[in-house]
Amino acid sequence: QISEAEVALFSVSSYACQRRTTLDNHNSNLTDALSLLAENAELNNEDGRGVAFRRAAALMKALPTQVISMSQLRGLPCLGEHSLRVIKDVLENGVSSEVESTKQSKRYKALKILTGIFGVGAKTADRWIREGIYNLEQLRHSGQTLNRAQKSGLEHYDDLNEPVTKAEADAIGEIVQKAVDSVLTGSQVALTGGFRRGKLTGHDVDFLITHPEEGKEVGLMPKVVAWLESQGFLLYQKTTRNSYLESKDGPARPASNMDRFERCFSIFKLTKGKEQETASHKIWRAVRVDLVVSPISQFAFAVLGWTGSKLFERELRRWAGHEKNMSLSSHALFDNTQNKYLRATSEEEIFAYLGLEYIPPSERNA
Ligand code: DCP
Ligand code: MG
Repeated sequence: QISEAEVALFSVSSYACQRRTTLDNHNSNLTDALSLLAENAELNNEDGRGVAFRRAAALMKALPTQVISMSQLRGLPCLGEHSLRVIKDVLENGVSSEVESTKQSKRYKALKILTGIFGVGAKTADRWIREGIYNLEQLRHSGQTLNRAQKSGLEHYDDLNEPVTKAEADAIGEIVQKAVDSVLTGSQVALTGGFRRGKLTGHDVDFLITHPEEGKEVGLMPKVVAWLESQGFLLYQKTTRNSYLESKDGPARPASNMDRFERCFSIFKLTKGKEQETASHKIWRAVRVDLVVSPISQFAFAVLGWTGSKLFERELRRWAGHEKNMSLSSHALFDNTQNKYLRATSEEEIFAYLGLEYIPPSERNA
């Protein structure tokens, strides 16, 4: 037993964007449990519940030491009744009964398998489950019509569910840089997403492309894609146009948190190094790659918005709105009080406008 006096209390800010969250997590037993429940909620389109579990998990990730007793959690923000119950269960029994029963449930297993197909979201998976489809075998024999993305996703299922390594991300980065150099000299490529935060693996590779001269980036994406296609690097690609228009009256409220950059969702065909060749003798693997083109004037916002983590981004936007009366997106920062856009050429400047201490990418792993 630990006495009251021995209990180490933590003091933690309530917004994830005020905290430094590195990859070294002292409470993975707790964060794994909470993250699984968050994922399950998201797969069931229960967004509020999902965010609550994500916030609780993120808070536990930010603690400097391992939690061993419930009393240490007194006064901490972000921990609702449900999350506390899960934490208590794990601390007392080693596992959470709710997590265990979720993992075993037929519905959760099916949602995981089906949404593991690129191009399949929670809604589609739910519809299929209601039609009795629980796995890939049943899907293949169901006669369901799949769109182009889903067909590709199913075809490359195993590869796309295999984590991408940093070495693979770097190899793809070199190819993208070569593509960009071949179509417009002076263009810049930045690795964003989890790899920029220092993660060693990811589910995809995210790149942001720009050119130091404003306007030169227009029309870049189709050329880059055409070059990659001509060299045989693409197994699948779908490009969406830029639909962002800055208005004088401030940012129109976007329909979702999705930004409106010109974006290419792709599946790369990456030739493996000798060491990675497997028993199947397949000499290449499929990798999900996202390419985004940004004008230089929005680049700092785009880098910040695409570095993540998803929760860190959500919390930055919540902080901006609730605490600063500003609207932050991956395109711009609008001050609703002064009724004007705030320009920035670096992430540091954006944090400063928001009145936040600068948090480097490696500490945004909330
Ligand atoms: N992002 C976002 N909203 C979107 C799409 C992306 O906020 N609609 C941001 C946050 C993510 C980053 O872009 O961190 C990249 O998206 P990913 O889904 O690739 O997330 P990660 O790169 O962080 O994770 P992983 O390592 O699994 O790829
Ligand atoms: Mg990513």
